[in-house]
Amino acid sequence: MSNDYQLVIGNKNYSSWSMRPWVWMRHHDIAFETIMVSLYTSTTRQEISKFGCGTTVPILIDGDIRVWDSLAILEYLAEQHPEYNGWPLDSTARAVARSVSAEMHSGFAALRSSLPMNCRRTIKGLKLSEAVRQDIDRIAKLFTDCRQRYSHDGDWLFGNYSIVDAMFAPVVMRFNTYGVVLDGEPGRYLETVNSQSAVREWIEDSRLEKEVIESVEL
Ligand SMILES: N[C@@H](CCC(=O)N[C@@H](CS)C(=O)NCC(=O)O)C(=O)O
Repeated sequence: MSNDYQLVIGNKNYSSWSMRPWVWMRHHDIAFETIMVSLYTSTTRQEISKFGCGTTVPILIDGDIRVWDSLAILEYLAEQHPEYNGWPLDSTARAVARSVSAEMHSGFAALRSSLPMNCRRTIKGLKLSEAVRQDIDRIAKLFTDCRQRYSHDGDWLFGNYSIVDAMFAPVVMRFNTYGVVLDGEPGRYLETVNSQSAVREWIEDSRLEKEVIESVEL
């Protein structure tokens, strides 16, 4: 097992993709050094390119190995640390968890572009488009289905904490910022995420950051 991980991330306030592996590693107490690159400056691309793989963060560095893309990093970490069960053990639940994670990874474009992650802010009264409402409804349905069918032994989407929970943590941050309230089962899931100590730590760190990226501030 490696203790030499480095995780290259963007600003904690804004970098939704970076939050996923960071929170998963902190949750499991996996040792790593965080390297922060400020996003959307004139030198961002150049700084990220120095790591010798993609042009976006997060990037996981494990010796000579570079893994870029948040889901690829989570998959890699799950392989390196099988004791943490990256995915549910049951094969049906695992197939659903992978599908839900992939849907999050490649979908919800309206929500992502209209409600950028901004952990330290609370923005009231924002008018949501129909497309954003549809994304929110779909996410609430996913939360409800996962909780009702697969969460018998814990508070997470599939009971025990798994990759899918890390995948959705940034969405919960967006809901916090823009006042998206979910009732019932999905609402209880939001509380679970918001009280996770790794998530609390991420939010606290984001409040200490000084950079303001005007292009993603509403
Ligand atoms: N699919 C990638 C997307 C990563 C991504 O777009 N990261 C943004 C920050 S949240 C980035 O690095 N942007 C820098 C840029 O585009 O210059 C992942 O999941 O890691």
